[in-house]
Amino acid sequence: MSNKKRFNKIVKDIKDLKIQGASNVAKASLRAYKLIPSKSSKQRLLKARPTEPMMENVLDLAEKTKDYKKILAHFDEAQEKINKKVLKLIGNKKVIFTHCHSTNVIKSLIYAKKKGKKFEVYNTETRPLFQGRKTARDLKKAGIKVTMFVDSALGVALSKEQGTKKADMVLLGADALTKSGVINKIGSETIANIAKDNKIPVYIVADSWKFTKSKVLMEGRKMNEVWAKAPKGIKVKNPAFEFVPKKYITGIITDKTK
Ligand code: RUB
Repeated sequence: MSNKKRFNKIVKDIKDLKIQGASNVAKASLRAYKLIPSKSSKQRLLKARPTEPMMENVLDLAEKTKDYKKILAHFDEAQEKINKKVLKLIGNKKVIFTHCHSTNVIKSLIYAKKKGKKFEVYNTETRPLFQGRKTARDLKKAGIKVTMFVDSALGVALSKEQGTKKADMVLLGADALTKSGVINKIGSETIANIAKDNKIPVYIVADSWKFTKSKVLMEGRKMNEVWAKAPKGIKVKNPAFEFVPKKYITGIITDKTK
């Protein structure tokens, strides 16, 4: 396959969410940029997923340094640091709640499990694209007990109701870290808000390269993801991300934080 075809395939997979999550998107964009390192390829990649400052930070660095190997090494180095911090944070907590599919969160949970922590995970299915199923599969594969809830059951999943246990902590990933809060999958603000009301700590687990000072555009996705053949005249909104203000966040765990 030519470099152009390979580049186009990566862009398509990012757009179609075959490649999802901030870290995976940023890594894939680096692979694509390496195939065709030009200003226009950078712009095409950035357009594919506007709510991903990590991709922008990675591509800026790639453009400046061309040191692809060093940039790629960052992902694992950062994750190792994050894992150790999350391990401490988990302590003796038994029920951990998460949403969507976050590589930073999942890898740190798998690390904690390997280190002998005994906990279970509650997660949400994350309509309309069901990234929660991917999370549930990844955790199950690692031997972690997982219970999945429909998104609208998140209030039940967080507070002790209807046969569920009370979640001890919430771990959410992030697409963007900003001065005033974080941006993550739609639903994250509601989760953080309900967790706060129930006195459940909310931690954001994210690579420091997600930090940005720029304004982040919020992706709105196709309505047919929600309702493929909606009758004419019905408007369907499909916002993909939302802002979680600092007031709901107990702490942000990155490779840089203490
Ligand atoms: C994914 C999402 C994740 C963050 C986590 O949304 O919101 O919580 O991207 O990032 P989508 P990471 O599936 O629409 O891309 O995977 O780097 O932890």
